[in-house]
Amino acid sequence: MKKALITGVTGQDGSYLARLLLDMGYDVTGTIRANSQAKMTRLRKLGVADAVRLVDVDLSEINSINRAIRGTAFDEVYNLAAQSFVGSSWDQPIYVADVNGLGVVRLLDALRTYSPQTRFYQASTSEMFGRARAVPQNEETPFHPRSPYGAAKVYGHYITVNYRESFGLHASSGILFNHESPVRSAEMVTRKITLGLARFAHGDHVPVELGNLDARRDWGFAGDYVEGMWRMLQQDVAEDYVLATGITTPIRDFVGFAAEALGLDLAWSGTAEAEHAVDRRSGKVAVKVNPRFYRPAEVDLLLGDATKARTRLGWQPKVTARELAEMMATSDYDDGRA
Ligand code: NAP
Ligand code: F7E
Repeated sequence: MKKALITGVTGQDGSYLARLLLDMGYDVTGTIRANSQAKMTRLRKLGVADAVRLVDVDLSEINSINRAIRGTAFDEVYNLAAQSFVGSSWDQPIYVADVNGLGVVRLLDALRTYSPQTRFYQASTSEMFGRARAVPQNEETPFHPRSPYGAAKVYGHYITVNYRESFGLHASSGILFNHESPVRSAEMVTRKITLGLARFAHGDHVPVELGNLDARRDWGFAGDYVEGMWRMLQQDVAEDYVLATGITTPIRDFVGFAAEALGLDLAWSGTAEAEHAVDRRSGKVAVKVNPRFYRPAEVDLLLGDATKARTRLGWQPKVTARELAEMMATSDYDDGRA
C-alpha cells in the first residue's frame, strides 16, 4: 500500500486528491492547521473525512514540517497548502511569500534530509505567467507574475526545479490553470457566482457584486486536475507540466452558464461600473459591478497549452466551462434547499 502525504488536504484540491488516492488504495495522511477542525467540510462533502489521517502542519513553522516528514516514509508528498486567494495577496504579501514561497523550501529540505526517495509534487500556477509573453502558455513560456501570490509561487516553482537538479529529488512542478468544483473556495469568482445566483434563484434577490467582468480564465474541473498531479508522480523521470483546457471563457459567459442552469434569464446593460444584469423573470438586478473587487493589477490572457501533459501523461480534461458552471450552480442550489 503506497503512503501519501497531502499538505492542504482541507482545501479544494486536497479533498479531491485524497478521494482519488484513497480510491486507488493509498494510505493517505493530510495536513491540517491546528484549530482548523471546522474546515473538514470539503472532505466530508466528498465522503472521505474519516479515511484521512490528519497531522498538524503549518508551512510557516519548520518544526511541524520536520515532525510530519521524519515520522513516516511517504512514497509521495503533494504540496497543495498555500494562501491561494490572489486578491488578498496584496494585503498580506509577506505572509504569502512565507507560506507559498519559503514553505516549499522548508518541505523540500525536510525531504532532502529525512526522506530523499519520496516523490514530490509542487502546486504551481498559471498566475506565474501573469503579463504573459506568449499565448497560449506552455512549460517554456517565461514568467512575469502580476501579484504577490504569483511572485511567491515563482520562487516555489524554481526551488522545486533546483532541488531536483541539485539533489536528485523526484520533484515535479505542476503549472495548473484555474480549476473549480462545487467545493471551490467561496472567494473565487466562479463559486461566488454560483453561490450568489443559487441564493438569488431561491428568492433572496440580493445581487451578486463582481469586479472586473472583462477578465477571462481557462477553467477546468478540479477532479480532472488532481488526476494529472498523480500522473506526474508516476513518471520515471520528474519533470514539470502545464495542465489546462486550452479554452478561455469570459466571466460574463460563466455567469450566463450558471444563470441558465438555475432557470434565470439575464439581460445585461450599462458599461464599466454601471454594468449590471437584470433577471427578466423577477425583474430584479441579479449581478452588478462593485469596484471594491477590482485588483491593483490584472494578468493578461492566460490560456494554457497542455500538449506535454496530453502526450506524455495521457492526461485530458473532461469537463467544459459550461458543464462546470452547471455542476457548481446545481450543487449550490440543492445545498440551499436542504
Ligand atoms: P484552497 O482550497 O485554498 O486550499 C488551500 C489549503 O492550504 C487549505 O487546506 C489551507 O488550510 C491550507 N493552508 C493555507 N495556509 C496554510 C499554512 N500556512 N500552512 C499549512 N496549510 C495551509 O486551494 P486549492 O484551490 O485547493 O489549491 C491547492 C493548491 O494549488 C494551492 O497551492 C494553490 O495555490 C494551487 N493552485 C490552485 C489552482 C486552482 O485553480 N485551484 C490553480 C493553480 C494552483 P485551511 O483549511 O486551514 O485554510
Ligand atoms: O479570479 C476576476 C478577477 O479569484 C478570477 C486561484 O485558484 O486561480 C485562482 O486565482 C478573475 C480575476 O481566481 C471578481 O479579477 C471579477 O481576473 O476566481 P479568481 P484567480 O485570481 O485566477 C489561479 C490559477 C491560482 O493559482 C489561484 O490560487 O475574476 N473577478 N470579479 C473576480 N474575482 C473574485 N475573486 N471576485 C470577484 O468578485
